[in-house]
Amino acid sequence: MASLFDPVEVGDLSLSNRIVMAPLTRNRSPGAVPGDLAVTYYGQRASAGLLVTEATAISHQGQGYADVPGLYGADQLAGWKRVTDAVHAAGGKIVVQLWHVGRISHDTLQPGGGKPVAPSAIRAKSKTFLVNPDGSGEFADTSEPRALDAGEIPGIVDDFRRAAKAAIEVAGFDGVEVHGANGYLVDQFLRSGANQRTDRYGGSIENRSRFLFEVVDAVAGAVGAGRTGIRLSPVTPANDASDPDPQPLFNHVVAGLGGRGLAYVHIVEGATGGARDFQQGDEPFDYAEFKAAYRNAGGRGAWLVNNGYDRQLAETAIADGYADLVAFGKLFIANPDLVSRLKRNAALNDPDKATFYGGGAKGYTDYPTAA
Ligand code: 8OZ
Repeated sequence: MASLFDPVEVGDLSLSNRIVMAPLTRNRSPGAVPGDLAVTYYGQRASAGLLVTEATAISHQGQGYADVPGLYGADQLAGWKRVTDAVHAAGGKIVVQLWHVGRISHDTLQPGGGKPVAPSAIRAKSKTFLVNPDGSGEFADTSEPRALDAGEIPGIVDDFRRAAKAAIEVAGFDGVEVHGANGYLVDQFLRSGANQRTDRYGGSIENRSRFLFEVVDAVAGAVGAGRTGIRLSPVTPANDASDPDPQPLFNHVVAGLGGRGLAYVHIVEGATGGARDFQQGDEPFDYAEFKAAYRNAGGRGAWLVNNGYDRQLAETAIADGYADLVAFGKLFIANPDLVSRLKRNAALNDPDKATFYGGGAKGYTDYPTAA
């Protein structure tokens, strides 16, 4: 029977255990450049089988929050190279999460102060996080977006491709994860609440999935499918994401991914950071059926699950054969040595919500390891 602590092959990557650090936005990269604190923070957590970085913008247009990192400038890539070197020196593996926020942005964060872009010109009832000139942080309403012209879409797909290639070749990452979750651009195309297009990117499930497959094919084509994963969140309401009928939509998505040879599929079960049994539409989402749609379509990638897992739930998911990998978020914020603590069933530090977003070392690199 497999355990959380067993090594596993995931696409082209050999992982020392099945414990993954979830992507976690921390807003500590001024100028979009990860600095010394990020080097320390990721290095401290390198005993995870795999680290997934915080969401990282593929382009200036893909930015939606203050002080989140990017992959579109030489200084940003150089900052990340220091992070990947530290993780590798400590024996870990790290992939970067490729992010375009779409409509979850603010005019002041966009190139030339323009409107954020989205499938349709529908404003999200959501907030973004801005940092004032005096350094204080502030949540602000997301700005009204403009609808992308179909002719602009290949350029965004190319931004994903370019960022993925630079992530591997320049920044030294072991792989990349397409952020297809939590109400950002890829998810905005998927779900009808944000996508009211009447062209080949809107309407039917096939059309709404088109952008996702174009992005996945561009990224996997650039770095190899065995170094590419994707994150999906079929029912989360995060960032005003909504769709009345998620099951057929997401079954179609994973069935399409089945033949593409990806390293892993990463699923947020329920409401991101909230209730695991959250549902949209009339029926509870059937995760077993969803996974079967992937396997039946030939999908051989690792099935990575996330959201509210504790040691027991994670061990059971692995032992039952439901999951191949489990990602922990808040527990990794507070416990740099989470793997060894879980292994020994040691007590865990509690995460401090007040220091999740923005700030310095406090609540970032100063959580103690267990004796
Ligand atoms: C929390 C705050 C800001 C962004 C996500 C990238 O939900 C995020 C995010 C989370 O995927």
